[in-house]
Amino acid sequence: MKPTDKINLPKDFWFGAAASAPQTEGAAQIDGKSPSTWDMWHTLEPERFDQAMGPNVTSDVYHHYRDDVKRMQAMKLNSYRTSIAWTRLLPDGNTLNPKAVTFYRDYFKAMREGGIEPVINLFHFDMPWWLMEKGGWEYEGVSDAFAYYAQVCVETFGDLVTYWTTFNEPIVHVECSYLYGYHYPAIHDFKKAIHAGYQTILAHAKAIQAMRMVNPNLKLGTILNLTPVYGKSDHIADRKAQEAADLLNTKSFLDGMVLGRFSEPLLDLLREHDLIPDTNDDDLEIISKVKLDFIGVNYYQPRRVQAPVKATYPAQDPKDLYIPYTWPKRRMNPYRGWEIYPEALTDIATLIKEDYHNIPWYLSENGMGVADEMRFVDENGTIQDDYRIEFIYDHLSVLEQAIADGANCFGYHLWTFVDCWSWLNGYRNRYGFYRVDLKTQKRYPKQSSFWMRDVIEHHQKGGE
Ligand code: BGP
Repeated sequence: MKPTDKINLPKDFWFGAAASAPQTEGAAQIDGKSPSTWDMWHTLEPERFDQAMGPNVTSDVYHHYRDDVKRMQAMKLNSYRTSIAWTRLLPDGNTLNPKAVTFYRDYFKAMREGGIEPVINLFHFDMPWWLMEKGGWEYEGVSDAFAYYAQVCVETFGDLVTYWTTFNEPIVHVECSYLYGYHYPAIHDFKKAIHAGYQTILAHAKAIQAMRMVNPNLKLGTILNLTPVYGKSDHIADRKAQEAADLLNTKSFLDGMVLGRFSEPLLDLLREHDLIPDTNDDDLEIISKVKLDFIGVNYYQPRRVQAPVKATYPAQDPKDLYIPYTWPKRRMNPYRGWEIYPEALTDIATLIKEDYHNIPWYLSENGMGVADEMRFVDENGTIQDDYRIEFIYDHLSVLEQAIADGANCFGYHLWTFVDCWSWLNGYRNRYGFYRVDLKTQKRYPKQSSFWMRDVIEHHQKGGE
């Protein structure tokens, strides 16, 4: 097993875990919550979900949060990210649900009292159904509705939560809804995807503005999946493919949400393919005023691309600009089908340092989903997840070096704390420090939770 006393990270480094409301809370149909698009889609088309499992039950954190927080304490975690369900807090978009206020206040208070910094995200792919019926990200009122929700969140919980983020991986709800068919409405329209991306960036800017007005002392940020793009070769066509993938997937949201502007190369690419969304000067002005205190970086796997062999012009789909490339030397997590490449964290750190003013950041999601983990259970009921320990160790080691080289990285959160529900894979791949038995909802620590606790203890002792 990997050593627990070899990793040395800065004082006050965040050790924690991440999750989201829709993937953990359950209680989807009680206490005044209105349906999210996921709840509704699952009711309408359960066959689209792995083993027809939807977000209605999950790991029932709604009823288990107090004990879960105690488990976090036992592991010595000092921070935890989850999200608020918009549909629970404001079931119709306007009216505050008192039961949701009680639940979240109690949950956040429990974290605070346990010495765990709550990091609260506002939107984790979970569009309210009432808003989706108006058009979702295509509806012109979506950014104002989101800003109102953000304002209510900090008015209601700002005394308990200092760290807030607007979106988790905003590109995902865009590409999965409008290009790849994985999220509702599962349509294919490149232009609508770009428009939805722009609306998301505008919603982020309006939310940040609204939250700052309520309380200028909060720490505000967003969470992006910064997947470095590696081209197959130095051939000009592959380099062009790599640049397009980087502009569309990485720079678009980084520039728009962190710097408050869009780069000329991105605008040129969109113009060339007739993809420029409708904008107006007032909105661009709001976007340009955004200032963030930090960002979260979700990183699981690199993006490797090559030039398409055959492409439609102008592009009707990202695959007209770049296609995936399978690197022959790759190391894989075969269960999720994702490459394991911790070295990319060095490139992420350099990108943030050089192009984004070295804004403070933390690794807000990283982890390894593995199927059939009960294969590895020992006589004490503990899953011996050495593969996860190795995965975490390898990523923490690269982070340690990046920090020594000047990266402004202040934390590491594993996805996830207790095994949780996945949008596409139900409970097939398990990610948690804790296993959950879905029949009883009982939680059992995995070996990685003990290992991580020892890493944190070593850190707390000053790291010698
Ligand atoms: C991230 C999402 C999480 C989570 C994780 C694991 O991109 O932010 O919500 O789901 O990926 O992915 P999956 O559940 O598809 O295995």
